[in-house]
Amino acid sequence: MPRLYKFAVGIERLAETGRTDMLRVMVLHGPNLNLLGTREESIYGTATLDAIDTSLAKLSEDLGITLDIRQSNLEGELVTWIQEARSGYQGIIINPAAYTHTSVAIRDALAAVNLPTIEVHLSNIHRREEFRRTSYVSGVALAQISGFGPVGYLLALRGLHEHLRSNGSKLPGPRTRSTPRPRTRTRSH
Ligand code: CA2
Repeated sequence: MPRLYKFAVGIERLAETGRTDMLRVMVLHGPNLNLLGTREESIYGTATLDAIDTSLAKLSEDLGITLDIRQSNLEGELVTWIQEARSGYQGIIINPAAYTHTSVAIRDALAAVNLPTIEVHLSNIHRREEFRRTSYVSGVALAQISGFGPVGYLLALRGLHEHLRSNGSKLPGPRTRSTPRPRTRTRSH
């Protein structure tokens, strides 16, 4: 069974705040990432996928974002989910894992949905074997974050949030920050 769950600020909080303009981001983890923290710790670290998802969920609350986090070992399933993101999602964060280096289907799906997409890799794929240096996804992604371990996912979420805010999406700012006053600049001659 694929891992499929949603982290949302919650209907209750939505009702409390009256915010209906929530940003929705789909987070996709590719094959074998469900094994994180159990093997190959020297390359991928000791954090489990659950731990990564929990830290993403915490940050998403601060940013006022609804996350939909899914993991699959199947290429076609990832393609179907990317297509699903066409309705109701403003962006995608994806670690395509081994499909990064092989999947024209995932690249085509990302190009078709045309949503800002951040490609994340735990390891620095450019410092590893030659075959990992090619990404089919990076050419259709807004950005690639590679080599920061689990923090890379948090950087991706922050970066995507900033991108969407500065590109005209009507999004709420972080919950902790009050609306900034317009800045005036005085120039002395
Ligand atoms: O560095 C990354 O995040 C990768 O996307 C991870 C993929 C790899 O094929 C890419 O080249 C780079 C592998 C994910 C498999 O993760 C495992 C975790 C624990 C044990 C075995 C595999």
